[in-house]
Amino acid sequence: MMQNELTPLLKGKGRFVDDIQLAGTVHIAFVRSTHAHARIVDLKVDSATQAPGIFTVLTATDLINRVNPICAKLEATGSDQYFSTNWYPVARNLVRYVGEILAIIVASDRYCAEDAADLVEITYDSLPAVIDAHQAIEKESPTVHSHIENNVLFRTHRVVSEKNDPFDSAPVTVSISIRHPRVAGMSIEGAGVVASYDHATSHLSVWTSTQAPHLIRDGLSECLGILESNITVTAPDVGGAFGPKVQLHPEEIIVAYVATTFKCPVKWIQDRREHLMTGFHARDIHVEAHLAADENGHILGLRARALCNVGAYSSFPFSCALEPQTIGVGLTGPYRVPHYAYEGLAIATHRCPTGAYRGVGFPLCPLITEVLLDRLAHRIGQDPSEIRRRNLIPTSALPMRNPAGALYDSGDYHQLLETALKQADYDHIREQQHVKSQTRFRLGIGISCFVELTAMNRAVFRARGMTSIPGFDSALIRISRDGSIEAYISTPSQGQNQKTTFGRLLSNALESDGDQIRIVLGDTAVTPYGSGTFASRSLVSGGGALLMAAEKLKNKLRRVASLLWQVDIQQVGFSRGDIYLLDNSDRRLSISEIGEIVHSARYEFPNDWEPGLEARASYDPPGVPVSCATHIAVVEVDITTGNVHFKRYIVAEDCGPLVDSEVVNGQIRGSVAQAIGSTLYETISYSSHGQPLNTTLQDYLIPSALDIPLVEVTHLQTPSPFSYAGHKGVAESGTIGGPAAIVNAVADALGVHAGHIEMPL
Ligand code: SMO
Repeated sequence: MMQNELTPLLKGKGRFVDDIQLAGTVHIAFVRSTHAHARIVDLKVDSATQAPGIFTVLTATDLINRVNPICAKLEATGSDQYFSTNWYPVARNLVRYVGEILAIIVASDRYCAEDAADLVEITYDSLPAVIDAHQAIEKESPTVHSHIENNVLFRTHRVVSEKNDPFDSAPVTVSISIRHPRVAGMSIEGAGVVASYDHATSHLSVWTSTQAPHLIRDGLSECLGILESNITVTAPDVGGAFGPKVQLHPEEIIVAYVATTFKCPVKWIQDRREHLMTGFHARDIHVEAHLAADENGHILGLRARALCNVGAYSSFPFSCALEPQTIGVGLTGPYRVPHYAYEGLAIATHRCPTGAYRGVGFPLCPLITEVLLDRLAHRIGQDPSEIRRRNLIPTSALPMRNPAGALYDSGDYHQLLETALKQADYDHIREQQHVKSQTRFRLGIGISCFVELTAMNRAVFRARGMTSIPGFDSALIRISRDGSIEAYISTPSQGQNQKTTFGRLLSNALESDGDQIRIVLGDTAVTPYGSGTFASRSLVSGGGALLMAAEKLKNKLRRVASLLWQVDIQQVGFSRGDIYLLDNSDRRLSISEIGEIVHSARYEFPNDWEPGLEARASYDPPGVPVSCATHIAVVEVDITTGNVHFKRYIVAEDCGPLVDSEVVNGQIRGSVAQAIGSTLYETISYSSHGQPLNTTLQDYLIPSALDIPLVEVTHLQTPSPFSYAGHKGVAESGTIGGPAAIVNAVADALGVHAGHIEMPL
């Protein structure tokens, strides 16, 4: 049977970081700051050190000259400005957010370690904290880093205009202010690390719950001063990730460092409280935006300013430019926008540092355009569906660049809108809405048309200045003596069924039934170098590398046959996993026969023939494949309780040719569920002093299965010219398009056209 990634997981046989039980493992608990901003006056570890089961207690002093800080690079281009931060894994003298690490307890088990952590005595000199991004940029505000004025870590600004600024003269302008909450990734499995150091060979082995093993190895090498060749990073089974697990965690550095000083393996598993308090947060964005249009609803201009509250430090590998840059690139969505002005800021505050989370910045794009378009429709008395028809980019205009320079490759935005409207029976719902408008349950429809820029390549990361990220991915395929096939790919899985998808891709390429294929992911010791899994990239970049390597391997197989049959390689064909002679299809060899031939000494080959049956390839997608979709949410709002009930949720989407529609639908449904969470329920709250207020799942509300409707998905399949086999990414689709559809549906139900939207609703 073909390898299915989910089979062991569904049987409870997955092997996650915490399942790695190495003999003699010691365990770590962290002493974390209880203040958002304070000087450390005194830190006493004596009683903790003497507690039962404690091997050692380490503080910042012990790490001096041994552990370098996390310093996220950004080679800001043009007028962009960036100030990097030095983020020491253990804080020195000054703490900048609640949860920042102050001491490391190493013990025989986690229980002893946690108990001893309570015995560390810390005297703080509390300093005023700044929590709000708007306050942080005021002159009199406390600074998070003394060298960074007004707490502006990153600023980007661009104005792209076909003619003059239309805002002074436009017949209609509408404005909106939207606050998107700070949210957590909330993977079922949190972060976690096991590290072991072989003192005989000076080799460090790290198992970590990550999306990007090679980038984590790059980061560990830099922070620990250990050659990359002396570090192996392995991502075992990973129980969900959604972005936070791309970032290099201070805990990863610390666990690895402690392992180098110990003769036994070291383990730390993030608990839910740590995940909510100190795991990487995301979003926390306030946008103000204005739309100028003519009397017929044609967009003349879009102007926006985004303030991203990125917390106390800039994180590796993307840096804190991630959110403000991403919003700026995608803001105009699938619409024609003749005048575009954008300013994006990353503001440091005394909150937990932020990182990637499914959709990164892009969710704000439809939130802005779709809410503004609904306001515009209301103002000029047009139907929300019609206003979109008037502004969507026609297929005939593709490929074209959006004002931020992103190239839209292919797709049919109009057809997606019409498909979704038809599926929803839109006109009928509008009629029902009139009939029911006076009851307690108010019916609302929200539309969201959007694009998803996927699988960013080397050129994109270079243009963005994020030079720590290679942008390409790699694959190595090996055929063994018995004809079985192993493929190693640099984009690991976090439960999204990538092994199954890659297996299918490779079996299609080799036209074999796939039984002999084994896919191996997420281990720097065996997989070639690559970016890893994020930004909806793995099928396009990892899959592209796999297909490229498969092509090379097929040529090697053909070459072997041509040598055996003493014919020109052009005479050898490849079909259904067999290699055959074009002139005489009775002459054929199976992959396993060639496996045996190549790996034995029985046959004579010319000297210039390279033995073995391996092929490797690295693939940098030639452009950014752009998925597109229309979402329609149909909700009923109970005006006495405020409860939002989904009656329908419709998705018409186009991510190019589908390898496995169930996997794609799973990605869309899962991401819509997360959109429902961040739109209706989730928010990480802080007190005005910087105390996190909800660090358990009792008070951080996420949707349950009962809150998630059946998501009805239809597909168009327009290939992208920018990927090896036309594929486009899709993994972030729901979190990008969902919030706008839901916000619009609720506003439509209530008949409210507010100028400010505060999420979660
Ligand atoms: S936020 Mo995703 O893992 O790029």
